[in-house]
Amino acid sequence: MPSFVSPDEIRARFSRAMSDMYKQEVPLYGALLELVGEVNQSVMAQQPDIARALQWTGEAQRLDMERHGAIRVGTAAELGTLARLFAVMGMQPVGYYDLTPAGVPVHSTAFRAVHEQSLQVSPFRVFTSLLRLELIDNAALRELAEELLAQRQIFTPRALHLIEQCERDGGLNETDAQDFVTQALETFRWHHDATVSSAQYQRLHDQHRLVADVVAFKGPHINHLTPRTLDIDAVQAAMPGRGITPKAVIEGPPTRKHPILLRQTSFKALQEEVAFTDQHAASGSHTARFGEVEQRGAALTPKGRELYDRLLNTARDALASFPSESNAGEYLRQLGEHFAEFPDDLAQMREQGLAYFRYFVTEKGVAASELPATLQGLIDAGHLHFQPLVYEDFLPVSAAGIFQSNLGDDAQSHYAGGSTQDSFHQALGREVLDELELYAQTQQRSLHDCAAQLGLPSLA
Ligand code: OOG
Ligand code: NI
Repeated sequence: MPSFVSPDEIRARFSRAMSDMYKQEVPLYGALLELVGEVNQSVMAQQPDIARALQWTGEAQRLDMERHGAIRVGTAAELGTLARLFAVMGMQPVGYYDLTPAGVPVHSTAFRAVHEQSLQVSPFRVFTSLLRLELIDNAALRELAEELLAQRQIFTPRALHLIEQCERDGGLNETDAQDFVTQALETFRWHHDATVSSAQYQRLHDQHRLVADVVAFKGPHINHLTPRTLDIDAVQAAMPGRGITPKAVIEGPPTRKHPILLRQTSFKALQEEVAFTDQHAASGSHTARFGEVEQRGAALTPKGRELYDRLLNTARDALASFPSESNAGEYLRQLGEHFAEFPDDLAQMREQGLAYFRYFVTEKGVAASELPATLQGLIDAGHLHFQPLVYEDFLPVSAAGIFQSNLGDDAQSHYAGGSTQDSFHQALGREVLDELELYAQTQQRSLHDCAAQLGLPSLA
């Protein structure tokens, strides 16, 4: 039996290597990491309730290494091979996000680990978008884009070889795993040599900045890498003091005692020098890469998500225009007012079936000689403790807001033709997993474990 490095371990190494590379490429990312580290430490020190909760769930251990990145690819073949590359690291496509209603011509998924034990080793995720060239109505430009994309190879020969080897043998040994991390990283590296002339770049850019970003370069450079904070309001407030200018409003739900889903804010990266094919030096420029920070909260059930979507939509409708610098205060007021309807109390969130939870047998539960038979009875008696499952995914409205803030407000286009999840699956070479099922399974496994520990037949 050959000895393989576990996919979880390869992912953990890759996530570290990616972070090191991005720190070199985008110094502001390093500054943000420092700020987030300081804020997280002070939250852990000053809010013992939060520190204790993160100890229960194990999130305290994964917090410092927690990152998500984002890339955009141009063809079905690129997406299909990426899915195989991520599979080597135990990452599967979860969820489908259609961003065309928000004027961004892409559809997306998130590659991530799916089992709670794997997430604990490394929660690294990559939001991956596929450009929808078919939505570009200028036929000549579409052809140019297709030709350029057909000519490029975004994977190194060695990476392709190792993916095949892993698929054939069922894993990679130590030497090959190391090599794989190095080779896979090449796909995500920034290339300052463009594959187009400055005139071609201008045409692509005039169509949509996103089209230029995907089509005009040798590979799908990682465009941001996002650390997780325990207090995004504190980070947002401290960013300007560190020379980082955040977008006007934090995406997602408002500030709460018990965070839900995902709150995110980003900052615009500096313009980068690029060399077009008709230029010798790097005298062109392109804004590709930015920074982002996020705070994660409870994963919501379909019922909880429906409530979230309704409250967010009514708050946004009440604003009657996109949240921006000029109406940020009013937007926050609307959010706060509408979200008062969402209980900010874990027991209520659980009893009303708004969020998913993980359960733990307490010391009292272990010691008890007589046990109530129901879940509620065990909780009331202090035999079981519960904590919400952390949301591991993304939010389409927030993602669109992050795209928009970095593409410029002029980029709000309208695209005909709705969601095409089937064509996305075809490109991917498989179907995406349903994130809600994954949360339900984790919750189920935890109930099962608790029942087994207490010697009860079932708690489901
Ligand atoms: C992806 C934007 C979405 C998020 O955190 O919602 C995203 C992109 O700009 O490519 O990363
Ligand atoms: Ni992001």
